[in-house]
Amino acid sequence: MTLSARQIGKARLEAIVADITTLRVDAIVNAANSSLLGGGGVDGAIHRAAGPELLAECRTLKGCKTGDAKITKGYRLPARHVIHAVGPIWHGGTQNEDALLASCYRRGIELCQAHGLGSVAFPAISTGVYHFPPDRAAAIAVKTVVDALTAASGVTHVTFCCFSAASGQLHAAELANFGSPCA
Ligand code: AR6
Repeated sequence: MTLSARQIGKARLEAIVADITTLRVDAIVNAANSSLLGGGGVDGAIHRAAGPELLAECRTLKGCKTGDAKITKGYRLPARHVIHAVGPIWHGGTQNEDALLASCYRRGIELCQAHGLGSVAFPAISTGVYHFPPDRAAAIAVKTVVDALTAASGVTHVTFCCFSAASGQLHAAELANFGSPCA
């Protein structure tokens, strides 16, 4: 279900409520942990849908630092690639969590640009078992992507793929601060 779609320069940004594993885009972003060896939440769903080949490729990556991201193939997913981003665990906002979360979104867009990928879908990184406040996370997600797109002209479709209506509404409200509405 699409809640909001905005045109920002050459890019279309939208907030939807969906299961990210069903999206046919160039890349979906995973909310991973630093081992990159799977887990629960969206990470578990992505690994289940992609099949065991995804875990085999992830083993070769030797983990990932918080705030960074690494790319793999999508295997049995409709998406061609998975960008595994490691969000921060919320510790009350005193451990650089805002900057680390922003870095996940920025690195996601940078990896798309570097690999010639035009469409990407992000989940609400860190807002599940990592307990980042969802309103604060949505504001960081949308603002960081909007800013990063100015340096990534090849990325023309960005989806904020939320798992609940409440999360979708938060992202739609943030998107309303940028660009103009589109169909
Ligand atoms: N599609 C879209 N969004 C989803 C899906 C889905 N299929 N499933 C869950 N979400 P979480 P985190 C939403 O906990 O907080 C894992 O074990 C969910 O509702 O998946 O970054 C990793 O291995 C929430 O809004 O990720 C790490 O150890 C958002 O995705 C740890 O959890 C993120 O929730 C990462 O925690």
